[in-house]
Amino acid sequence: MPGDWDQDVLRAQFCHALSNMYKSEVPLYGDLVDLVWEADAKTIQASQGLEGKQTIDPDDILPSRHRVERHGAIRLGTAQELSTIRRMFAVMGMYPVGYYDLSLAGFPMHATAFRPKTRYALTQHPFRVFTTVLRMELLTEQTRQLAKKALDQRNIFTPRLLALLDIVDTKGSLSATECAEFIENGLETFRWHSKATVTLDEYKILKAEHPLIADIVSFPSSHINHLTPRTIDIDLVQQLMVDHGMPAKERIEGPPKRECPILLRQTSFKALEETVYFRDTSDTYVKGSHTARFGEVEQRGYALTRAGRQLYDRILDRVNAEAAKNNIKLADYEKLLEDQFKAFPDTMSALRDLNLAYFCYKLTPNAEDLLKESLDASFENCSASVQELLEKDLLNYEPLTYEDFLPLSAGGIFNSNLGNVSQSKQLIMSADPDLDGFQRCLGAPVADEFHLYEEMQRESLEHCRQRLGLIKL
Ligand code: OOG
Ligand code: NI
Repeated sequence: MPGDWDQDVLRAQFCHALSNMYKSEVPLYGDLVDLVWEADAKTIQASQGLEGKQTIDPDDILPSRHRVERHGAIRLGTAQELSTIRRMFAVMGMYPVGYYDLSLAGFPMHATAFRPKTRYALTQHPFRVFTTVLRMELLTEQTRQLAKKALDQRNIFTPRLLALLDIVDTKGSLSATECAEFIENGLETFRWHSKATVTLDEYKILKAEHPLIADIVSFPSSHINHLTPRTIDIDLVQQLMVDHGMPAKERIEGPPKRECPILLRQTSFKALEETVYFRDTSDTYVKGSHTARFGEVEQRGYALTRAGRQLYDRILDRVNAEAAKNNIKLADYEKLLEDQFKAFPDTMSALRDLNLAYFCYKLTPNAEDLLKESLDASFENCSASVQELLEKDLLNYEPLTYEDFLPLSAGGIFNSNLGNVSQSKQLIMSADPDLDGFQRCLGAPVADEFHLYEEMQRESLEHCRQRLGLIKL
């Protein structure tokens, strides 16, 4: 990396600054972070007494990896905003990964996650931002006109930030001073403004069509709407939120609690009602309120292969169909979820044998000893199967962590934070995903998340192959 510009360091510094800003804007978020620390400390303490208990990934307990926010979320209005955000995140080593069709959950939006792509960058600092953009074509004519007018008039980036992005494009690097300016100016894009750019009447029209449209269109910035630390025991965090009287979301999104955690489980405290001043006819403002910002917690599990993901989606579809048919209550929903997920294998070896999850392969201490004793000649120029090497105790494996999001869980998170949603359902229900349209707005392709995990798994095997001197593995 040329000059003073280290993308991983810049990402860490930016995340830290953003976290401080958000804690001062939403003090309850600071309380949530404290609570996550408490839950994790309790869980670690409890697990230390249990011989052989392996549910805690040792990496996760290291303060450097665990005690930082894992993600945030922003909502954008236009193609220009999305393509500029892409350039801004790229400066911090965050690239668009995955396409999320939120019309699946009834929202006129689609999304990607800007995140580090390599294992190394993820271990340096894992921060990512779930980024949604409004789909104008799914709005009614009146709302579209209103939205267009408001969005055309705003600029969510400071002039200096835009100049810094140009410097990166032309010079290919930033100086230390420019990095500091980048953080200071970048924060402005995500800062909360209590003065809306629309009138109260306009806000009401936007909100009546969908509260998220009002949230995206009515303000001069794209305020960060939540930040999310990672926990190792989300059930405990949920319990502690209730115990502490926080306005916790009713249930944890995603798969149920399992021996082998998969994908992602999330919960949040619900968005707060905040005072907003709406533009009046002249220079005066009228007082109103808006509900958008919350605090979230996530627990990450194993990354699933396409086959694993299909099984997950099938089971979840079955659960939701059943729940809708019988109009079931929350407690019964949890039971149904647990029962149906019994169909998803729950041991590491089954997940690997059935190719449901991705793994990182390593040489065993046994293999390392053999290599040290120079018995490597016994491997040289041979070919072997992974299965053989596992059976001979030369290879072992650990799961790759899921680094992405789940659109239906995102839908659940959105919904808990919206209050009453009255949406033009027919319009939205008939929407198809539009990856091409999204990539056109973005000005770049989005990476396929499955491909990234596949590569990590392949690279780990290739590394083992080389160490063992095998011609083929
Ligand atoms: C994004 C919701 C998605 C998650 O954790 O699934 C998300 C939003 O509310 O804008 O962050
Ligand atoms: Ni989130």
